[in-house]
Amino acid sequence: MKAYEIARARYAELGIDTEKVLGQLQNFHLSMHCWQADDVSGFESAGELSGGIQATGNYPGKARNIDELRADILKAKSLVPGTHRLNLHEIYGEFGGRKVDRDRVGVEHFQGWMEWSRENNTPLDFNSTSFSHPKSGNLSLSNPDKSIRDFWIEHTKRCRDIADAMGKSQGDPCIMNVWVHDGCKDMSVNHYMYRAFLKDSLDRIFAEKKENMKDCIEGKVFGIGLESFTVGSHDFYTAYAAANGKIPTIDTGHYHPTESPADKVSALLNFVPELMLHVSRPVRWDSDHVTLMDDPTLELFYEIVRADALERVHYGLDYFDGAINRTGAYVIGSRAAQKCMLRALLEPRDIISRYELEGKTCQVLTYLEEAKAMPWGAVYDEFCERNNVPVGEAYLKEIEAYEKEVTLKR
Ligand code: RNT
Ligand code: ZN
Repeated sequence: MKAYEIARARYAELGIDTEKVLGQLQNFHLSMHCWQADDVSGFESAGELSGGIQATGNYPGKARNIDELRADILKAKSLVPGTHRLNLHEIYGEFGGRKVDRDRVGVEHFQGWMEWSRENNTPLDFNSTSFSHPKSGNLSLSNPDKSIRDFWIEHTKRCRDIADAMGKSQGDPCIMNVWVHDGCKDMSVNHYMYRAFLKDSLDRIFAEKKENMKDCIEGKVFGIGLESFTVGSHDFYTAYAAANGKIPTIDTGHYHPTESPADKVSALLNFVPELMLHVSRPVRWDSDHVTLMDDPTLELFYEIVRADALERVHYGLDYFDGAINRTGAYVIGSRAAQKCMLRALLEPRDIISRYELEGKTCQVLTYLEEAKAMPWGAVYDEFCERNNVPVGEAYLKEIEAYEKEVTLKR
């Protein structure tokens, strides 16, 4: 008998229909970030990555232009079961070799991406880009200099127009994330002022309603070189999102080391309509290592499923390790996120919940513990098989071949 059939019977004993779960997993779409392919360089200039984030490592073969980036992403997608979205940053526009400053970007620079998206059945999400630019320094949307603030307001408004055009073209809302690195390296007595500026800038940016896109806002604890103060802290954006019906972005690398991103799900969803995720793997800090099926990531997906919030969450990935094979990084991280979702969908929640409400902790722990060793792996293998992608580590051969034939020749 096939391993899947055994797994199916075993889960059925717990009242779980693996066929239904496979259907749910088919409808689970990741938003794969474009920036793992080139260590967040983009196509604007050869400028250094700045703005509180850092990609480390010098693994050969990174994508140097739009064609290479698209090829790498399609290769990665071909090894991930299911259909997925692509999350673009503004610096990945098609600028045709011209210098297009951030306050001049327009829908025309993303027309090619929209065609690509249609051809490859890959809906797009979007991000404004305020890092890696001479005008952003330590402060962009919260800069006391009005001309700099206005520059970034203009940029972000234009990005919303682009996101709206993408959403319209794909017949499905484009999720646009705003993350700005604004902060202070050292002591400052003007925290209130910076935050008032950021609030005002966001109000201006969001003033116009858009039908085909949704706004999300991403806070964090600190950035490299901006250790002492972060204007867009979690409290700031949580309050802003709740007051304005915006979507908070939970980046799993953006919390204090012992704080649980998973615990935000049920708290926030009582006040905000939806959530955006940036699934990452922080090693001691917001290091953006490749996502794995580790405990914090599992817990995050369990919490989403337990809250019955599958449809209220957008599943972005956000990591950029320059020290490993980048195509492989996409495949490992995407499949890991899917496995977390699968395991969450296979949890015998009804049984556990009943015991919990009866106060039977021993029974609760028994089922939670035993669920860990249930044959979920056979269900994932079946999912891969039905989607015609390699099962288990078999994808590695394809990544190695692609490296040999394509990326190492760059
Ligand atoms: C930075 C944020 C942000 C970026 C991307 C490139 O700390 O996580 O989301 O990683 O926008
Ligand atoms: Zn992020």
